[in-house]
This record gives sequence, C-alpha cells and structure tokens, in this order.
Amino acid sequence: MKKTLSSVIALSVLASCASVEQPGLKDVFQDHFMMGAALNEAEINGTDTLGIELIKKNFNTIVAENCMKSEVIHPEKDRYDFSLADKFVDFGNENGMFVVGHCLIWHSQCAPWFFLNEDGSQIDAEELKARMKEHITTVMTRYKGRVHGWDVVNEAVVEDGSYRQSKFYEILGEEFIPLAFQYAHEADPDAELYINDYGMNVPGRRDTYVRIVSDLKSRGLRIDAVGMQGHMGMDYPDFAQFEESLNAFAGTGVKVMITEWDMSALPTVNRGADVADTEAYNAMMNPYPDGLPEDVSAKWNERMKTFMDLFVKHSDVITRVTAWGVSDDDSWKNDWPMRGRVEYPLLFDRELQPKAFLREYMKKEHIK
Ligand code: 9MR
Repeated sequence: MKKTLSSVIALSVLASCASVEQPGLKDVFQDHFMMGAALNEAEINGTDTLGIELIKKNFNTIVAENCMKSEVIHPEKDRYDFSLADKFVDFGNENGMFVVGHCLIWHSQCAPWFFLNEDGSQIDAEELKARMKEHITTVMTRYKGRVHGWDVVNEAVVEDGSYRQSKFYEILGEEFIPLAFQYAHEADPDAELYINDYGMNVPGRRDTYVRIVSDLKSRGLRIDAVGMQGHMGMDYPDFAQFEESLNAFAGTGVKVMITEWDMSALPTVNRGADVADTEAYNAMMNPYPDGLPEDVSAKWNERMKTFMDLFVKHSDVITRVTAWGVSDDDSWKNDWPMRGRVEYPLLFDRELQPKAFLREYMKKEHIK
C-alpha cells in the first residue's frame, strides 16, 4: 500500500474506529469457509503496519503473492533464497493462520536454469524429474507442518482444454502433473495439495481439469482441492458457467477453493481495441484515476455480492475464499496494462475500509 504520512494518520484513526464497529471477515463467514488474502512484500516485512492489522483482524488464511515462486525462492540451481518466505510462514504460524504455499510447479516466474544443462542445451525428461523432485522436496520439507496447503501445479491448461505448451509439458508430457503431486505428497504427507488455474469457468479448461483430478484420484495420488483463481471483471466470468465448473470440480470428490479473488471495476483489457493513439487508449483504459463513480461502484458491489452469495451457497464444498491482496492499492491490476492505471478490485478500499457489499454481511455478524 502506498501512503503519505498524513493519510497514514487519517487511516490509523479510521482503522481504530472500524475495529470497534466491524467484525472481521473471518468471523462473519466462520460457518462457511476460511477467509484469506495474498500477502505482498511490505506486509510480510511488517513495514505496512496498517495492512498487517487489517490482515490479522479479517483473515484466518494467507498465501504468498510472490515470495515462494520458483524464480524467487530458487533463483539458481544450487541456491535457494528463503528469506521472505520464512517471514511469511512465521507470520502465519504466530497468528494461528492456515498457511498456503504458492506455487511449486508453474511455467511462469520459473528461472531459466530449471530447464537447461550447463552447456545451455535443454535437459531431458529424467533430469527434469530430478529437478522437480529436488525443488518440491526442499521447499516443502523446510515448511513441513507449518505450511498447510500447496498450489502444486499452477495454470497448466489453456482455454480449449489442451495442455499449456510449457517446458514442463514439452519435456515430460502430461505426466508432469501426477509426478508433481507424487513428489509433493512424499515430501509432506500431511499437507493439502491443490491444482490451481484462472478462467476455470471456460468449458474446455473445466473438462480437462475434471479429467486430470479424476486421473490423479484413480492413481491413488493425493489431491485435496481445485483452486478457481477468480480473477474477474464486470463482464467475465459468466456466472452460470462459473457455477457449473464449481459443481463439476466438486463432483470429482475434491473441495473447491476460490484462491485469487479480485474483480476489475474498469473496462476489460482488449488489446485489439480500435484506438489508434496511445493517449486515447490510456484514457479509455484508465477512466477513474480519482475515484470510482457511485454508479460503477454500486454495480461492482452488486456483482461481488452475487459471487459471495454463490460461495456461501456452495460452502459445503468451498473451504476457502482468498482475495489476491488486501486493499485496492495492493492489487497487481494497478499499473496494468499501463502505468498509472488506478484499479478498485479488492475487498478493502484505499482508506482500508471494507467495500459496501461486505459491510452488508458484517451487519449480520455471522452469515448463517
Ligand atoms: O500478483 C502477482 C504479481 O505481483 C506478479 O508480478 C505476477 C507475476 O509473478 O504474479 C501475480 O500473481 C499471479 C499468480 O501468481 C498466479 N495467477 C495470476 C496472478 C495474477 O497475475
């Protein structure tokens, strides 16, 4: 969160008033699922003190937004960097939270060395298996009993249902997924194991994940949940499709988790938009730099409530709802696709106040 000194003072006052009046989200939804947030570097390092207070009050599960990704935690073949990850795990453990590790096997944010021999040629299947096993075992063993669930494989399938053409797939084929789950379970038999992706409403991707999960189960491999990331906008995902996917995943016998929830309030990025000059494009894509207009905010809140109600309705299978950040300033969606874009996708606004749809739930204290 980026704050000036005066806004910090104002925010402290607001935050202390709020803590008297408002129950924490984890208490509001305690009968249904854990409420979580992804933590960034400033929160993990403790420099964002207000953010930390908000997290302790509202969330009983946390996930690492970036510090456990393989290029961060394992930047070179024989070098790991656990500095930030250790602090993240300590924070969760000290505060009695359910700690989630993100993520073990992902095509993105994976250092190039992972797939290369010393001479620069590509490694073969046996070597990739050895490297995956070593990476998974080292990271999970370090946090055994302290990280309670892992995104084992992230974003492995594309919209039409085919496997993503990643290095893992290119070198090992479909087997890279069962192998990853096998290594993860061997490393920490008590840890929950998840497969995670975005755009899970899309039928092609949904069907492939149903097949993958069923296959893992039929081989006797542990898989506890499918993670539906939940990066949303005002015009996606399709609500009915999202619910169909939720039911389809639950139908395989695993739990479902909403793992990276956020909803853009701005126009959906469409690179093909017919706008010739950059200034006009930027103005179109960054329409509310000084605050979200009431009517847009009302629509956003209404849509968020619709999804939250859906999660509550399916809370027999949904065990966790995690937002991808705490307050709007934290979101990866700011500054993307252009610098200076101001987004409003998270559960708390820039003054660290809960969004309107959450205040409605909070009035009821406990959602039954
Ligand atoms: O929010 C994350 C952002 O800070 C990073 O720059 C980016 C690349 O590592 O990853 C973002 O988080 C992604 C997550 O790890 C996987 N699903 C999509 C998320 C948003 O891009």
